[in-house]
Amino acid sequence: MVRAFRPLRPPVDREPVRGCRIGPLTTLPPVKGTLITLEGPEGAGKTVLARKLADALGARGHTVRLTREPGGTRLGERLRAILLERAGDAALSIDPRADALLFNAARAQLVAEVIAPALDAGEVVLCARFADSTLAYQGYGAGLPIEELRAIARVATGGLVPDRTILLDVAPDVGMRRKSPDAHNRFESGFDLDFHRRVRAGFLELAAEEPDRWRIVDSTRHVDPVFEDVLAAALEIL
Ligand code: ATM
Repeated sequence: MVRAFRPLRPPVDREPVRGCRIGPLTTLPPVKGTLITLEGPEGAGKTVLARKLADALGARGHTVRLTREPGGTRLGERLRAILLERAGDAALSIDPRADALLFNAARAQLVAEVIAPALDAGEVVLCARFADSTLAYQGYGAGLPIEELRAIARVATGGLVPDRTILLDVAPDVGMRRKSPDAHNRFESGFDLDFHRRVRAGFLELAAEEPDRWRIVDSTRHVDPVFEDVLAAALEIL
């Protein structure tokens, strides 16, 4: 069940404090490489397709760094264990705002430790999920204000935006059927189908807002034609 969300208070309109700069938190890391993210609802095949894409780009001579969210660092993997716990009596209760901050804490560490250095070295970074997942799940799904989530993500990533985001689109009921019930995490077992429908609609809206960055791939098909489209979407910008 998702509870209705009480909006945060609007920001107070006041002059910025002189001499107080946000500084490095919103400074873009130097970018020589290319960041490609894969997004989509559960059961869309992100893990398999990210691996196949990494292999295909590697075979074309690119140096590829494959990673995922939440995770990819020691801190991120520990946070993943908390965030993706199975629902149940003993499971932690996590408020959507706490979710948003914890996913972004894992993201900040991943950018600092893995993504920014790899981009700086000119590598192609493939990341399964990134900041758009927070907008889709905690924003469109759980009802937190999108602009506030964007602001948190800017702090976490230093303003880093993917060069290409590939949305593996699949209806939530189809995606959910692809996963064994034993493998269901907190989001799959603890949130209803309407939540996942809002998440999918959110991804589609985000993609429509930035058509140059996003490519939508119909992931209900067999993995081979899906992969062809994913590879084409990546090669377009490499
Ligand atoms: P997978 O890595 O298996 O896709 O699971 C990650 C889950 O975390 C996914 N749940 N489902 N279904 C989506 C959720 N998630 C968020 O809610 N916000 C985020 O910012 C990220 C990165 C993931």
